[in-house]
Amino acid sequence: METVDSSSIPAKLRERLASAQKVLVLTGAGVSAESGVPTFRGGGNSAVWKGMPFDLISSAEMVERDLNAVWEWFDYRRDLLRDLKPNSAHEAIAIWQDRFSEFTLVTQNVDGLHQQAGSRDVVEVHGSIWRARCVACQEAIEIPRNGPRPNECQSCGERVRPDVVLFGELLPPGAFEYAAHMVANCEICFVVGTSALVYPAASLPEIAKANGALLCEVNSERTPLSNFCDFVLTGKAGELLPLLNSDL
Ligand code: BJW
Repeated sequence: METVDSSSIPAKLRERLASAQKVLVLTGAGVSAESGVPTFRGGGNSAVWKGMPFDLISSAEMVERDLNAVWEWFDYRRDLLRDLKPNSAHEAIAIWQDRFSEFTLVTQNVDGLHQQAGSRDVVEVHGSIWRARCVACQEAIEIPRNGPRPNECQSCGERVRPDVVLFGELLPPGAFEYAAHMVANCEICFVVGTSALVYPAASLPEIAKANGALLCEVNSERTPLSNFCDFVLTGKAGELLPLLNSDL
């Protein structure tokens, strides 16, 4: 395992990247931190909402108990996100879309900033804050960026909830299976800005490694995954990822 800081990118990693065709990137909240989005476990503002820890307010139990409170929490988060812009980490990843013949971006983020930076076909394993979903028929409804969110399902009239994956809930049908298939077949797997604590997303790097991929973590701190990686790039994703494109 090679650990570096933002002053250098190992030549071996550059070489592997230069010849790679199949690359997968798994991102977490840290990739959006430099855009101003608070992380969950990084001590940011959103870790507690009105005295409730985020893993209680962002839980299946809370949707049952108090859907209005859950909406308040997500309304607050959408308000915060509305004017935020993608940063140089999102932009560097968007460039990779056309750099490799097979590129997959899997994100745990619900903020939509990868798409705003130009990434396509993003696998959103934890859903999107910009969608609501009917609690009965499951129909998804886009939430306008600058308008009111829907209160009820246009098809069946039932209540709607945020279309995000809360603790204790299953991931969107097929999303994890697709990500697991792609990660099992990639040559290099980058794990960017995630504490690698939340399953099943945290098992994707394990699948990559078990199938012979080179594993590279980009994070401002060490995580439980660090010792398992071939390369650990320690620093801000917005500073490190553009360095990987500097020879393009
Ligand atoms: C930077 C940076 C910079 C900062 N540059 N880096 C196996 C074992 C134990 C438990 C489980 C298990 N399998 C399942 C579970 C239960 C649970 C789970 O994993 N719990 C663990 C916490 C122990 N998982 C689930 O419940 C999942 N569902 C499931 O498994 O279904 C099956 C099931 C059903 C019924 C019963 C049991 C099982 C669903 C998980 C859904 C997670 N949802 C959330 C909320 C989404 C909605 C919302 O936005 O509120 O998703 S939780 C939250 O954590 C959010 C994130 O996507 C997710 C991951 O967080 P992430 O992205 O890693 O962020 P942080 O904040 O943790 O880390 C930021 C990192 O960035 C840090 O490392 C910083 O250092 C770094 N950083 N600045 C680079 N500039």
